[in-house]
Amino acid sequence: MDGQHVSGAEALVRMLALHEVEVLFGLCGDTSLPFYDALARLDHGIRHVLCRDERSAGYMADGYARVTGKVGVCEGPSGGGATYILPGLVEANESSVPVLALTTDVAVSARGRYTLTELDQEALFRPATKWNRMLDRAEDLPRVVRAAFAQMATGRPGAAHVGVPYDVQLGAVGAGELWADKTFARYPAHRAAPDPAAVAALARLVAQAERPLLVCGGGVVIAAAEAALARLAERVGAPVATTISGKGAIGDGHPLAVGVVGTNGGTPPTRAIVADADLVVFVGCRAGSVTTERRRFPAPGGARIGHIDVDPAVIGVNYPTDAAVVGDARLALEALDAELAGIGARPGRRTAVERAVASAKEEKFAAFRRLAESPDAPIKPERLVADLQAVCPPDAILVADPGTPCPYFSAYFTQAAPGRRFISNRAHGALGYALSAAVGAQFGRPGAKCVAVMGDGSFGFTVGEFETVLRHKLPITFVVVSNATYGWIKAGQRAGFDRRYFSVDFERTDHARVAAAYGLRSWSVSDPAQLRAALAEALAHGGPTLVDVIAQPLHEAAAPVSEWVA
Ligand SMILES: Cc1ncc(C[n+]2csc(CCOP(=O)(O)OP(=O)(O)O)c2C)c(N)n1
Repeated sequence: MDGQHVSGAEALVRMLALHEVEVLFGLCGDTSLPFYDALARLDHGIRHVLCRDERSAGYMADGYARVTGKVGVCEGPSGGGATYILPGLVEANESSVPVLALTTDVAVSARGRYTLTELDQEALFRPATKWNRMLDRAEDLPRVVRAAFAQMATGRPGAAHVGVPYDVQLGAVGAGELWADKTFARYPAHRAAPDPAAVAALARLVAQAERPLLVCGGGVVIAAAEAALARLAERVGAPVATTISGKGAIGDGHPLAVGVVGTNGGTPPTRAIVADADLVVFVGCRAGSVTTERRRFPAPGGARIGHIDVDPAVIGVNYPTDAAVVGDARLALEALDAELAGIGARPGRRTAVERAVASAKEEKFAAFRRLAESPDAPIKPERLVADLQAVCPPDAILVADPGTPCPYFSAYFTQAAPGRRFISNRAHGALGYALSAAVGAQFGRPGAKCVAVMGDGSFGFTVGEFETVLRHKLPITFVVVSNATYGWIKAGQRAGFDRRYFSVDFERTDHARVAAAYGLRSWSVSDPAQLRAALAEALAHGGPTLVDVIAQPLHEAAAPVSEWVA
């Protein structure tokens, strides 16, 4: 290209660097050759992490974005690559995590000619993204990339897709078009303040309530509103419950922290606190089926409902709402706190509430401890949680797969300080998430210990990515809950279909040997007495490790899943 122009591929690399992208997760393909060549030739400071499956690239970008507060970026080629990258975008978009997927594509000039890998990629990504464009001309590229970042990082954060055909990568872009607003490299960019009148109305509701409760979703952590939340809860003397994605909104050591509520990770003592409230304020939370136990807790028509969310569309969907505040969670909580400061708190209430919260937690953890101390084999999930908690550094990042890991670790694994230290894919709960999300999290927080707790079903979905882990010498500890069954579904067959078990069991894999073949240090543990020492050794080892835990299957366990509790 001449001095005033660069190629579309070069422009793409420059635009990513201008948006402060540091890590790019992806997998090569024929239609991506110009893009890869630009990555090879230019001096850009972006680290490319080659994956073994585009699904993993999507989940890595998601894990990276969750722990850094930055946009996560993944890339894959046309056709098969584009279809494989989709799950990560769906999860990120529905979980309000900004992830950009770049796909390359057959040339615009080759469209409609039965060209190998041709697919309508714009249509493919439409329901999975907040913002989605296929480029037809190179000159549009800088503007489209800027728009993608602005869309992902503002309002309710979400996923974006930009498709870059082969000839667009070769086309010319004016060098003067290469600029970026770095504000959009991080989320939430441009926080939106709430309407003061709406804040005043919610404050009146809170002030009138006898037993207010805050139920916090992922929006609180996404908005970094943890300190504002704690101040408000303390002023009002309100217990704080969270969804699974909202874990970290408040430190578990806080005397007002109830823990996770809902069908998955909720327990009868914590549910009782929801049932008892006369006002439930959802904060950064969609009040969906899992959190509300399919709209039974709180019961519609029972408690009054307040709702704070950056997305006006979620308000009033599942509950008639008495007071709604639309805006950034941190600004809204700060405004509500300031408004309530004028009204005045109720003396004495906080102490009584803290006592009730402490006794609910004591009841919940007493039942847990009885099982966690059991010497029985196969190893109970409770024992695994307790032993991992005992040896895990407090600032570790824990990523939990669906199946046994999600309900058990969301219910019983505690983090003393607030902030994002727990990750689970709660939008779609697709198997095979934790390994890759932990890789992304490790790139995002290189100094932190990352632990991925996997189901053996999930292991089968994603095992190939251990090569990536080894290639990058990532010191992640993987823990596999080995029960030789799709246990979550088997537990559903037990609870709801009279134990007619059908097509849910599979052969046991020796996960430790598989991991060893990939070059990881590994342990296999079937004796409960040896579990803690094996976990401690694995965590202390400097490189990647895996502990295979021969575990009690979920359908025989006392899982904190309300549908299975008689
Ligand atoms: C991609 C995908 N397919 C199917 C499901 C449905 N599903 C939910 S949990 C589960 C079983 C999980 O099995 P495993 O990973 O072995 O963990 P376990 O429940 O046995 O602890 C299945 C199949 C899913 N969540 N994701």
